[in-house]
Amino acid sequence: MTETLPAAGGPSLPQERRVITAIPGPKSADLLARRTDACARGLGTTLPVFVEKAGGGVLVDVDGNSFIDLGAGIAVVNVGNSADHVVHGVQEQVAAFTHTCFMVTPYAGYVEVCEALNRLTPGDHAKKSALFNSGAEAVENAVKIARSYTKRDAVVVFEHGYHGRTNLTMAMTAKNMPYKNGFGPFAGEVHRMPLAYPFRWPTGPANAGPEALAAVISKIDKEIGADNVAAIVIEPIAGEGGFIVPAEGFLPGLADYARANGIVLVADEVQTGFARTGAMFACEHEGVVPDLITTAKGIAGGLPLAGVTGRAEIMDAPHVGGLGGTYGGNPVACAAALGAIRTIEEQDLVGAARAIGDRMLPALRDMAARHPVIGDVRGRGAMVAVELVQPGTLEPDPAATAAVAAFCHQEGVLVLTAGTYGNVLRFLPPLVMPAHLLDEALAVLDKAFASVPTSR
Ligand code: PLZ
Repeated sequence: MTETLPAAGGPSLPQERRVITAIPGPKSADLLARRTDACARGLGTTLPVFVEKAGGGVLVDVDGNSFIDLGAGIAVVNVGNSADHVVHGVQEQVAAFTHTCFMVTPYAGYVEVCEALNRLTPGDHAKKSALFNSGAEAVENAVKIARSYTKRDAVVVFEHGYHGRTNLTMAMTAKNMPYKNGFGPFAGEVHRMPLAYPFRWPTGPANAGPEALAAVISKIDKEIGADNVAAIVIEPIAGEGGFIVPAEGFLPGLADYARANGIVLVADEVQTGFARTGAMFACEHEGVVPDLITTAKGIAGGLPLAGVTGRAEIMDAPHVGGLGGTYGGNPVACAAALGAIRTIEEQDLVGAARAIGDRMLPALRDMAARHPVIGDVRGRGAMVAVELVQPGTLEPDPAATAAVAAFCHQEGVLVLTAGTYGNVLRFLPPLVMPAHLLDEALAVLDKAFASVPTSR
């Protein structure tokens, strides 16, 4: 972790926690009232302060409060907000041209991002890539490509999975509220399978890997038929579902099964990708080489960009003109991606993510020993979480989770929640987070756990 920061957010942005008004402060409160009038109700808010600037490990609001950022815009600004190379790349590109449509007249930036994706993703086979605008769009296209290649229909997904908010990806996402409720009917041929969730596996964590794998294989064989399955789509760590690291052996077992049955294995690395977990991609932790990999979020330092990368013969299955979209791989977003990737490599943000995990996980385990509301501490690298339960049970405690998050927000630390049961606090700091801010955020979190009455 860097104590002295690159010019993220402008070098002048002090790396400190500072709460100088009520949260939200008066200017944020005014904007919130306008937001309520102008913006649709369906858009949620985690922390109702309006941001003025951000960089390194902090977000500064319009009232001058400075928050330690443990969210990174949901795992997007891995390189920090307004990272130097991103800002300069974008400035140059936006002044040269803003859009042509890659399908009309191409430009080098798109090709360079594809080359980088082909180089950085796991596996040394021949690869190709295509670019899109959002994670959901990448997942949709991975399914299109897998179906085109296999000439099969069925898609296998998992409990606690999250893949987006479009119609197909809503069908693929597990959780009803808030993502799906009232928005059906959903796309067909999507089949949900058990996930090897160690903390909640009925016969204990040690059995989660082999038993879940056996259950998935049996269900696919009996309920769908392996020959009908185009793709198995899985997040190497379930993100929105609660930072669930599947039991060891589960992902490699799925990969073997997919290979043996001509099924395209798609790793959805939209949240886990680009150094977040202490590897460039989370599949690497168990040596899994997916056939296709979807990326977004961390790829472009905050600009909207997404990709599908994979085996050249699979990527080339769709006919000419079968893939595309007006904005996919927009030149400004591509310039940002090249800047973000350069930052990750130059600053060894893979190592930085590992260092963040090495600092956070022991501190959180120490808290778990003192605060019985913490049932589980898990994660990899800078993607870590705690799951809150009624002490001594597996009963989820979403109320305590919300209370701890609210305490942190009042104290100037932005934390996010997650989980099928709404009882997971998740931490996704920018990988350029200064160590002293991380320690300060952990101290606030400890105070939050101490202050929150548990349900027992
Ligand atoms: N796949 C694994 O994590 C996005 C969702 C935020 P988009 N996760 C954050 C929200 O509530 O909408 C995500 C993901 C994984 C796909 C997606 C979808 O990516 O860029 O939000 O479409």
